[in-house]
Amino acid sequence: MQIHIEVVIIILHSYGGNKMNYIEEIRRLKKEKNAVIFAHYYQRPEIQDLADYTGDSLYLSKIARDIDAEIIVFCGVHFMAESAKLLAPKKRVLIPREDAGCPMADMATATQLKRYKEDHPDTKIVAYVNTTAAVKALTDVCVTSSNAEQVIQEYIGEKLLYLPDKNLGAYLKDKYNLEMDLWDGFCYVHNRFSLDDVENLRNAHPDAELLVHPEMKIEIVKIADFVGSTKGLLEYVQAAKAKKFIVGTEVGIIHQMKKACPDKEFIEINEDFYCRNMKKTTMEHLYNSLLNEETEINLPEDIMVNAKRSLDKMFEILER
Ligand code: CIZ
Ligand code: SF4
Repeated sequence: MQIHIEVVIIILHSYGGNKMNYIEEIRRLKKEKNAVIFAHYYQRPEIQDLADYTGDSLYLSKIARDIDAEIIVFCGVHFMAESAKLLAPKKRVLIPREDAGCPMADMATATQLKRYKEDHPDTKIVAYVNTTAAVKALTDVCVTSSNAEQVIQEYIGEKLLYLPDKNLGAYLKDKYNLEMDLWDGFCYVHNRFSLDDVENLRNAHPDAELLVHPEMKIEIVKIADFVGSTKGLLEYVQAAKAKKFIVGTEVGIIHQMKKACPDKEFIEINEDFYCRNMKKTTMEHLYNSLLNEETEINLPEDIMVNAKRSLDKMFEILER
């Protein structure tokens, strides 16, 4: 019995020790290699806390562009690391889990989009940032959930295609009365919930405000008290008088909401409201990525040039 207890203690000790070492080792490697760590708001809480910068994809891409570092380790999904590479071509961008893709981004391929463009030569192509670099390279302008409304207003009156998210597209089309085709894509994480799911929760918490990401179904977006990107929702709860919120997006953002507003209450729509791909990256993966300098994002030159052109168009409109 005595031996068993000792074995358990040794195992627990080495587990705790390893966890501690990852943090220390990551910090040491970061300094040694002049590297910075980025984490999206949907990452695991411990990754968000260790990162040098935590935010949405637009914020992180802008930091990538401006920061003085040799290596960026991007804890997020593939298209986000690609965007960082597009905006910081001279820096090495690493993604700890190469298989952390975005199923919604993968719903639009370059081959499909080329075919659409052949059939619709007069249509302007508006790409949600959740697209691969190869798809971005075929588009006229990019938008993110935090700036889609501002950017799209530049295109009122034109023939448009919005891809890949049909929910965010439908929201824009409806609000600005656009002549816009919608790609048949969606986020499996946000699109899963029905109006009934949300209304039941609202009835159970009549004193809570309903906050919704525009990737949710349009009928849910329409009844929300506030619609916004992760960053938009975070800023909203900080400024709001209300004390209780139903949070209609991936649960990772609630970590930041609780940190920013410890006196407020945040209710998940469902405890399964999480993105499997975003949660793939663990401390161990982050450590290995930094140690072995993998997996590096590399893109063909023509894709770099053309995808960046579409992102730059977005920045040009925003900075006007
Ligand atoms: O652009 C991003 O970071 C995504 C995918 C979500 C959001 O609303 O911030
Ligand atoms: Fe893609 Fe949805 Fe996951 Fe965001 S939450 S990375 S849109 S699958």
